[in-house]
Amino acid sequence: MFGLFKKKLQKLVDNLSGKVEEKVEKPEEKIPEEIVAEKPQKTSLFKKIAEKVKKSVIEKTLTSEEVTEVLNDFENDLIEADVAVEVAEKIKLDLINALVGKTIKRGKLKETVDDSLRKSLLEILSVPKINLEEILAKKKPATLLFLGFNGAGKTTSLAKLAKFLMNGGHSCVFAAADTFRAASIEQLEEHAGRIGVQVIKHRYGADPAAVIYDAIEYAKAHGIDFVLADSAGRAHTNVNLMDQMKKIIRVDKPDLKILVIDSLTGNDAILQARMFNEVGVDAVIFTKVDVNEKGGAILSVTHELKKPILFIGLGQEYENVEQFNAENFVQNILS
Ligand SMILES: Nc1nc2c(ncn2[C@@H]2O[C@H](COP(=O)(O)OP(=O)(O)OP(=O)(O)O)[C@@H](O)[C@H]2O)c(=O)[nH]1
Ligand SMILES: [Mg+2]
Repeated sequence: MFGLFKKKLQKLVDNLSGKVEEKVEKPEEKIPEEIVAEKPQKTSLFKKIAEKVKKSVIEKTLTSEEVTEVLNDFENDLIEADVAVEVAEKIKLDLINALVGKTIKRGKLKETVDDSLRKSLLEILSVPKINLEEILAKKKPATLLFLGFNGAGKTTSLAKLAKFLMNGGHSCVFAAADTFRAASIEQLEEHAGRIGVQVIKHRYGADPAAVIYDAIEYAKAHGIDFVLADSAGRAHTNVNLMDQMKKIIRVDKPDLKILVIDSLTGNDAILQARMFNEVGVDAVIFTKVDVNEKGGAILSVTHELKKPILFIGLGQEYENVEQFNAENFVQNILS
């Protein structure tokens, strides 16, 4: 996970180490000759001086000129790892503040860089949290609507979340509100059959708002906690599908609109986030994090939406899902 991000980080530290070491003279060259000559009797003095010299050359105050090129390079690397330009810029400025004019010990360079990055990334990821139990306590059934681009992982994530909620003692019903894509209803039914959940469905081409409405009614009648509503994948160009989404939100008033984003999407993720935010997004699920080398989309989308990441998908099995933890995410990138 996040291999590319880690590689770029190592490159940054290596390049900065070069700056710290650049003007370093070897400690031996600074040791006075007479001390070296008298080495047998003066071991402790030799040691002391050697240490002093060593100390003086492994500390360095970095200037803006020395780090600018390296940090610009790192900024480009971040953009290559799907970090949005303004987010990459923030990370770079934080690094400049942490490094320029500061006395850096060579051995402590990685620590200094890591500390600055940890702080920047946690700042970017610090958004209000969402608690499904609290949502349910306010309104039962609670309706969770899954939206996103084609193939993002909406239906799989919905099934994973149902399993997670059921493991926590909750009951769920599915609304087959993707009435658009061929075989979508059968796909949802297959998941439902495996997990043991009822599916409320209409025929293909039916109004998805009506399907969700019926599912909510079913949940009310059967005392079910959560309605999990699937929806058709849509793209910028699907004006009709976006209008349909607005109708779902108007008619069914979902309690949580969960945007599912394929973490491999790259820079397009931010465009998707903006597009769906036109109808309103309350939380995000990132999928395919198990095969993601970059990690940047997670930072960029969170920075853009300022909405919490509810879960991350880590594979195709139901149990391959984790509640997102910003500290763990950052630790994973920096380790
Ligand atoms: N490796 C991996 N694969 C995933 C993950 N989540 C979903 N997938 C796979 O991604 C593919 C698409 O998943 P779906 O859940 O069908 O996506 P969707 O958004 O519902 O697709 P449409 O309904 O066609 O828009 C499937 O092959 C899933 O198994 C994940 O976290 N990791
Ligand atoms: Mg689907």
